[in-house]
Amino acid sequence: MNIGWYPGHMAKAKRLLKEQLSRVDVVIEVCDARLPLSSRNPDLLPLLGHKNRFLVMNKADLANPAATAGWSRWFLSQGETVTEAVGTRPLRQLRRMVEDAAGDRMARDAARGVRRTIRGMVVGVPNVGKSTIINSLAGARSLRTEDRPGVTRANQWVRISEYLEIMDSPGLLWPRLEDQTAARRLAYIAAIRDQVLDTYNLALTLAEELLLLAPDLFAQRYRIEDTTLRGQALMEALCRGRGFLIKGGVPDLDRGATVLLDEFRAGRIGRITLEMPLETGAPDAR
Ligand SMILES: Nc1nc2c(ncn2[C@@H]2O[C@H](COP(=O)(O)OP(=O)(O)OP(=O)(O)O)[C@@H](O)[C@H]2O)c(=O)[nH]1
Ligand SMILES: [Mg+2]
Repeated sequence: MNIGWYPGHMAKAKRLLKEQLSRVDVVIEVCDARLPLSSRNPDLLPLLGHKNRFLVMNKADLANPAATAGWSRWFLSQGETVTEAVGTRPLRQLRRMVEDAAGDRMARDAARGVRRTIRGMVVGVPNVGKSTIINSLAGARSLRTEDRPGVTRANQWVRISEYLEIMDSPGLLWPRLEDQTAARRLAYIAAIRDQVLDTYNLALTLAEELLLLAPDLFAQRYRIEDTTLRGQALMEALCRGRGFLIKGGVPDLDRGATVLLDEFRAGRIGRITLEMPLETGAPDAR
């Protein structure tokens, strides 16, 4: 299975993002706490240059808390400013971080006796919760959010308060996802459009990964007794465990695949992080 998805709107979005960059004081890069490194777009950093920026590991409610703490330490050791967040909950800490990151500008303005609007920009791969975060900061549901990639199609400014404006941007992937492990994991968290994927094979590799990453949670949820199973035998056991059977007691593999992906994405199997700092071969992993 070779995963690649770089629709035309993303190339255009990247151009438009570049154009807006000179107008912003702070860049808020959002990634998914379940996949903190592979859900960062390597194409973005060179664009951002010396902008004030910080990283938000969003959807922390779906990730393993100890793993998120480990990632925080690792990013800090790399000289990054980082915070975890749950975009659907109040984000006071994030608001403070925007103001801190724009502190120099604010101090310069204050010295001149003026107070100008701070402009922030939210960037990241599709479906990590960029629009949700802006809605929470604004205390309004002005931006459309949905649990699929490619919802936001154009840059849009949202006023957060009298002196703060934040721009939402479309989720951006990079043109060549050379690393297929990362690409698969991006697909597990629904950053890549399902229609370009082979759902069954994707679910199968997810099942095998979960069996290694969180064997107890996975085996419990799908009533798998033999945790040495792999491949189709594993998917069949999952179907039997949950009673997904068609006529004659044959496992309904399509249903099993869809349910597994849906349940993982919604965090129903448990709080599972897909990658840890050590496996990235830090510090030159990107
Ligand atoms: N569990 C959980 N769900 C979240 C969180 N933040 C956002 N979501 C959900 O994730 C889905 C995607 O959110 P969006 O805000 O549309 O994501 P986006 O990054 O703007 O996506 P694109 O515009 O498609 O790039 C929605 O269903 C949100 O409700 C979070 O912290 N935890
Ligand atoms: Mg969006």
